[in-house]
Amino acid sequence: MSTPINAALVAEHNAKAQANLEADYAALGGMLSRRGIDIEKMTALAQTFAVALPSWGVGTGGTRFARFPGKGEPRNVFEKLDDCGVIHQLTKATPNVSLHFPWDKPTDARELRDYAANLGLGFDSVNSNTFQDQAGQAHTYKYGSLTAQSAQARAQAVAHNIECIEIGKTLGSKGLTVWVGDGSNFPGQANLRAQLERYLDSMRGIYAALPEDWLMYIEHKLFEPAFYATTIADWGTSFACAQELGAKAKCLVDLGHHAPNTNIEMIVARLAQFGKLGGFHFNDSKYGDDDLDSGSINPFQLFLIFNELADAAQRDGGAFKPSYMLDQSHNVTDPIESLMSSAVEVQRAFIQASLVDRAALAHHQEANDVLQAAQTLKHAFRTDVSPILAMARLRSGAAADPVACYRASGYREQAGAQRPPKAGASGSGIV
Ligand code: PSV
Ligand code: MN
Repeated sequence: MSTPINAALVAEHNAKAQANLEADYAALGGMLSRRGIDIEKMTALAQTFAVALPSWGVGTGGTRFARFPGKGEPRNVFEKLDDCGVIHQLTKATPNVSLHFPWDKPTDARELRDYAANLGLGFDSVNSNTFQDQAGQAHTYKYGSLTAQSAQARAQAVAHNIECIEIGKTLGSKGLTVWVGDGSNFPGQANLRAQLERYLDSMRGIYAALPEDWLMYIEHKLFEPAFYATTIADWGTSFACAQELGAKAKCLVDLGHHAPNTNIEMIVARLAQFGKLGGFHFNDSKYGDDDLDSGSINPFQLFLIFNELADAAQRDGGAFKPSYMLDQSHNVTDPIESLMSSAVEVQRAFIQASLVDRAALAHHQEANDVLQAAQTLKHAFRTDVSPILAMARLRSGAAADPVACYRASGYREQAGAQRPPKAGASGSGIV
């Protein structure tokens, strides 16, 4: 197995961090033990945590208006995997990558699988793309893909999804995520009911091609690019479609795909209750975006989501296994640093939620002691679990401080020298 960052450099970085970390860890361990929590159990739990990386997240994203390419951006799927390898090496929290086709379409899927394995990476669910026309495609998606009026455009979109499944099988993926931007921009442009009927009809064709041990994740999004009505705009529509399609169809919650102030943790609780919570695309947002780093705007919301996940795991046991993935891409930071930070923030919320005293919470709820119930959650949320996360990384062979270690490695500068930008790469962006 190859490590993109020199292993000796990581070891040296960790050796320097060790004494301070051990002191912080001992102090936190003492504090948690007074609350009846064994820090060692929490560290072991943190070591099991995994969130998948979006292949498109290692590029510099853009907005509808422009994109500002970063130094040493990956120019192909192999370079994207190299960057994902760095993130996993330094965090040991991101063992899988989610590919997006045709952006990442391999000429030889076996070669790609082996290349990833050599970096210690596997593959999460694959993503189809029928939200933009691809070079040489016969039928346009300008007026929709899985929901298009044109039967040929719909058939083409179904065939593309089935091709994604085929590539994913060779890669070792176990799921297909379907997000379509289909909808309408004007009242009257589309018959709202007929559009959803066409969607379901197309999705049945894709569902029929799913292997037995695969899941299909239906990702909803409130708006954009459709600005009047999006076909799969909310979790209710997503849930209804997942019910219609069958047991292998589940709902995927992208945190940025809701109206501002939506109670996302309640959506999580509802979907979990009815066995349809498939997974997440983690990111953060302030207004109508879906691309900011996880936990950068509203870490309490992330905690509350994990609180629901911890509750569901306790109720449903091992059967409850939603998939976790990051989905972010923006302009102003080094994407490797942002993805490492996001992975750590999601892991942080997972551990903070594991600190919640569930028996006490249930007791306060039964007694209608509202203040104490709220304080029980806040107590866990306010606990700085950084030493647990750093110790988990140290024990897993990752970096005590991933961003500091990455900066010291000079990886970005080397990538800048080895990957001269593609001509025309500063054009209009995708998000
Ligand atoms: C759409 O905004 C989305 O969240 C979907 O997951 C896409 O596959 C991804 O972003 C990349 O455009
Ligand atoms: Mn998404």
